Amino acid sequence: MKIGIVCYPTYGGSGVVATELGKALAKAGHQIHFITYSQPTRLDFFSENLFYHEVNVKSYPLFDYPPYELALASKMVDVVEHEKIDILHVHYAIPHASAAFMAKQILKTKGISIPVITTLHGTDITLVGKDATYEPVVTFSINQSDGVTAVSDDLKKDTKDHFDITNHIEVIPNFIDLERFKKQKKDHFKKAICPNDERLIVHTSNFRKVKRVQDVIEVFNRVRKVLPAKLLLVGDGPERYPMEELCRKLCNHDDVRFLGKLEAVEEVLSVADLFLMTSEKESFGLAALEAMACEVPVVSSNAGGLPELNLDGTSGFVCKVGDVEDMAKKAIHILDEANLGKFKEGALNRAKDFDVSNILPIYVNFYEQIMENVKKGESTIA
Ligand code: GMT
Repeated sequence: MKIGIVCYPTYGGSGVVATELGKALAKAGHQIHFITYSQPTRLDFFSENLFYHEVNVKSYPLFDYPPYELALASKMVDVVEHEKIDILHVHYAIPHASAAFMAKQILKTKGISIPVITTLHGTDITLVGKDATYEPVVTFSINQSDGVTAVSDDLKKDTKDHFDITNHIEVIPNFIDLERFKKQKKDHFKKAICPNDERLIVHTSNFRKVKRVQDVIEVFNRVRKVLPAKLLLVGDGPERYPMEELCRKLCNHDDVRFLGKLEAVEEVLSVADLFLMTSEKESFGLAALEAMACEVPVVSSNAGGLPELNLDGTSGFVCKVGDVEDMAKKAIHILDEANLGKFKEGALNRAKDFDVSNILPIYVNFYEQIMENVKKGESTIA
């Protein structure tokens, strides 16, 4: 198949999933055309099946807001027409699903029928999409997609609850490449961070308010009072500075380090004993899955799709959003020598359920089914 993938090229989960999906499809022999405004972060090597088409937005003094969506729709038309694309898969509804709708209509006037699949990732529904500023366009473009997927049951439910959706939504969970995300031997690294065999707790995120990083620090502070531990905070975003301030108030400086954005996050995860994900909203929790794949148990909140990923009592624990006392209690339980091995094993076993080899065929089947429906002129409206 020739597949056009539209996504955000940045570090965010939706861009990572889209890029990893494209890479896995390319490895399986499909030809993948990424359409986005800059080179996707994880697309930094050559493969004969991978192509990247840059969307250039022309500005003009009249435009306070350069019309990215129009440039994107035009680029989709161009790529579909000239590369003979079989199917377009857009990740994150805003503005990709509506741009795809426009491209589809333009292509129709040229006698080309292009099936469009929209994958909903989370904040495109739970935060941004629900806002009245975008809601009518999001509803319309979801209903006009030939196929719609959501990354968890919870996100599907949320979408159905908050938008007037007439289309079927297929749940296809996110996935992980266990060949890349696996525990590596990094003893020297562990020794440098934890010279006295302290337990190592890790959090990675984009440091937005929705991640409740303050809860990570509160939990760590409680754990630290009971046992020797260090905290590594990976990533960057608007909340980083306030969180540094909070750490100065609450924690010993030597115990907490902010590492900023890291390309090879699996190296840090390889030496971690526990991962904290305290989010207010989280449709799936890809960062937690990456941790589990590296044999790191997870204490998470119960937001969104997290309970579908993190099996309470097996791969870690699930606590109420904001309940830092319970999170700290559960973290201390996991970090106990008598329990840690069992939880590490539980985390890895759970991650195996989401190995790319299990999820890729689901996407391929879905593509084939949608292409078949469009060919027969059937809609997927439930
Ligand atoms: O987590 C973020 O804020 C980034 C966001 C994105 O759209 O890139 O992540 C969302 O999509 C990821 C991939 O499907 C999911 O793993 C994240 O749970 C989801 N984030 C939220 O729902 C807050």
